[in-house]
Amino acid sequence: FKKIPPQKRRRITLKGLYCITAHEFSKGRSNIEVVEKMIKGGAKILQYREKDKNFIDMYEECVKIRKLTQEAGVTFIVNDHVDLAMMVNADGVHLGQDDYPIEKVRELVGEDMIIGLSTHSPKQAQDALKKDVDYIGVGPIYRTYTKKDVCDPVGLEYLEYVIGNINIPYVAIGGIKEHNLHEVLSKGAKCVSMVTEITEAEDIEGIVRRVNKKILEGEM
Ligand code: TZP
Ligand code: MG
Repeated sequence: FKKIPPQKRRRITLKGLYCITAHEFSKGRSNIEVVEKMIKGGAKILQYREKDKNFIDMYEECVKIRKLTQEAGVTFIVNDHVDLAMMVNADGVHLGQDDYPIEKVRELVGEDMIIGLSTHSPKQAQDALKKDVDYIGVGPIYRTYTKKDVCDPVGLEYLEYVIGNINIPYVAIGGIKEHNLHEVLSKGAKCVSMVTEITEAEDIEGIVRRVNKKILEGEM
């Protein structure tokens, strides 16, 4: 039995729009309604990110979202909660730099689950290569008001650094809107997340379809 080194095995490829829930920025609509619209718009990867709900409410929402994403063939990632990700049989879990030691998380979730890790500097990106993570978050590219404990914007330079030097799937995130998307795409980004631009949109299905197409086509 030969263990495959983490970076030789790919559990995921990332391209297009990476969707994330944010109930407090969803104009009163439920996470389930928002997710249904994202899926209708053609989302292929979706993260459940919820900072203010109790565990049972999150669990019940995630059970429903697991069913919806499974039926639609959408990759489902849970933010922060390794236990919740395991309970609902999510495809992956997304963690921050200060959440849990990745090697312990890998022991818990097993070999098949996707692990994503947020990074904010070249050093963190290099360190991620040594860990058993499947993709990294790259940001915040611009200033964002969505995340409370967020660090200062790292700018397009860090994204450029990752694209040029770090061989791992990535998603660009933080303050990205339809109006500045062209700047991110001009650096060669293949996978982009927009949180509030999507969750606050009146026509979620429409914006997901439009923006996903722009990213996939690298339109600038
Ligand atoms: N991680 C880095 S920035 C961010 C997260 C979850 C929030 C991004 O939200 P928005 O609304 O796209 O700026
Ligand atoms: Mg976290």
